[in-house]
Amino acid sequence: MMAGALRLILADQLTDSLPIIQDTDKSQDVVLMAEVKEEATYVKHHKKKIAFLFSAMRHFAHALEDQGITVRYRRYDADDNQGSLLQEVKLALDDTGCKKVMVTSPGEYRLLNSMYQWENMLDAPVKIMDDPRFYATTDDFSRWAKDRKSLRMEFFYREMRKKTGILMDSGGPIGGKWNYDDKNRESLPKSKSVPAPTTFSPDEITKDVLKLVETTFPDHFGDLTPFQFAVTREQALTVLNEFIEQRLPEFGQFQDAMRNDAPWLFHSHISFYLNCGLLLPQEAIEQAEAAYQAGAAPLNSVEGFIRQILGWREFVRGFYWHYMPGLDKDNYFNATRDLPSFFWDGYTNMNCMRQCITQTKQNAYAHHIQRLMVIGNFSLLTELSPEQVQRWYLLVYADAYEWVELPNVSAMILYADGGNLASKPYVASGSYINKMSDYCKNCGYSVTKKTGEKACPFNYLYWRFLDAHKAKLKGNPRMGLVYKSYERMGEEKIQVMREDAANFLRKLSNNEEV
Ligand code: FAD
Ligand code: DLZ
Ligand code: SF4
Repeated sequence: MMAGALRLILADQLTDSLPIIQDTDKSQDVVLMAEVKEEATYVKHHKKKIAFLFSAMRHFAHALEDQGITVRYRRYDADDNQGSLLQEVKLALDDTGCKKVMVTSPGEYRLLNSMYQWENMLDAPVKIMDDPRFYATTDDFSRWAKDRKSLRMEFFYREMRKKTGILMDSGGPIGGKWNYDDKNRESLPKSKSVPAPTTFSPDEITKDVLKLVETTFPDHFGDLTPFQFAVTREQALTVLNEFIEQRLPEFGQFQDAMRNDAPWLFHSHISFYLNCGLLLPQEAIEQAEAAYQAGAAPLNSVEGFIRQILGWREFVRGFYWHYMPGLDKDNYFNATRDLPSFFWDGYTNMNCMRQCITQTKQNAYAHHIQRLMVIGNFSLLTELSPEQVQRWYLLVYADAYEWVELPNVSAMILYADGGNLASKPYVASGSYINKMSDYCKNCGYSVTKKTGEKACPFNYLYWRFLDAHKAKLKGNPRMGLVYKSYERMGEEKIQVMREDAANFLRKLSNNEEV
């Protein structure tokens, strides 16, 4: 029997940098890690996401044991698996004799809220510890947000640069500008070759997990194999190192580009590892800054990459806790349409959607501009139910936890909060997708056609959206130019768009092929 503390480590807390592990008294404490039904099925996570987390958990448990820490690891298929974290904690207290429970604050409101009740349900004190893996605490964010009319990432990011000294020079931004996005909007030339992503073959631990996932979660979304994620810290560091060497120099330039049959491009593919703890944000930022200092990567790439992590990632995390509960219920445009079935199987004539959804199904990954300007844009233009879109994004991506998924979905792509995060809705017609990709060349629809049977649906849906939500959007100064173009179109043209859009939306609601 161990009389010390029971230290619960969740699937997205796999780093021994956490105080909960650093403070372990190896002579009497027990670390508890549990694969449980409640967490694996509260949404039907992508098969690859479950396999990734279970395998990473098992590898991490062994790494802790190698350090001499006592680990109670609860496999999903153990006969007496209790099915929930609370029940696993209860059983562990009984079995080990530990007298108190410690846990690092989870990344989801749902789970934190339930943990607040644990003390009443367990005969032991429960200590919820801060998660120090972020540059800004949730209190830092709330202090920054207090009394501001609108919360814009760019201003938060500048504060973070000043606070941390990252990419700073004598009190100002290196290079004289805070943001180099004007250099970061190029499409990918046809001749440009893209480095292959870093992949790993499953070892015995992963192979065991793959068998478990295949038999236990057959009705979950997504392809389980090929499974090529990193599942240990060493492997995750290799992903980061290879990104810095091979793709960071061109990350900025091609950050917004999309290409047919090319899911990975010049992105880093580290969100899985940052979010579950195998990598720390500080490591990614330090390596990128060092590459700039060494002359190995240009400033537009390095600043662009660092902004994603020091800016967006920190900002959405603060935003989530600032606006929860509530953010999950926002619905500014009163959108109610059910998700069409092609969100699950990718069967649509719209090549851009087919590419992004099929790749999501295959890889549990899509890069940012696919999530934002293709699937997100479509979800907003067709007024899909925010609740259903949120659940979809939470379950399909292997890097998804509510703290990062919900602000991106509710506030960024759906503008469901009415503009606390975005100064205007991220909507675009087909011409944006055409400019940034070669999708339209391989599509059954014609991006240059505005109306008619073969016209790109994004075109009439875009104008129909502006038309339908004039009352809410026309006063927005950032929409002024768009509404001027809309007015120049004339009532007759607008009416044809309305009819084409109504026809498309009717088909969508009836789940007919589009
Ligand atoms: P890169 O393009 O290489 O960027 C580097 C890192 O920056 C990422 O690993 C990530 O940690 C961070 N980052 C970039 N953009 C954002 C952002 N908008 N918010 C937070 N972090 C960011 N990211 C998640 O980690 N989990 C999610 O569930 C998630 N859901 C999203 C949903 C929508 C609708 C949108 C538009 C974006 C979402 N993102 C999410 C942000 C972004 O798309 C992913 O972080 C990125 O695609 C991950 O791939 P990467 O590691 O190759 O990123
Ligand atoms: C996402 C997930 C899954 C699929 N399975 C588990 C699990 O079995 N055990 C666990 O501790 N955590 C799991 N998680 C992560 C949690 O659901 C939750 O999203 C995060 O811990 C919130 O920060
Ligand atoms: Fe997508 Fe329209 Fe281009 Fe087809 S034509 S790929 S639907 S943007």
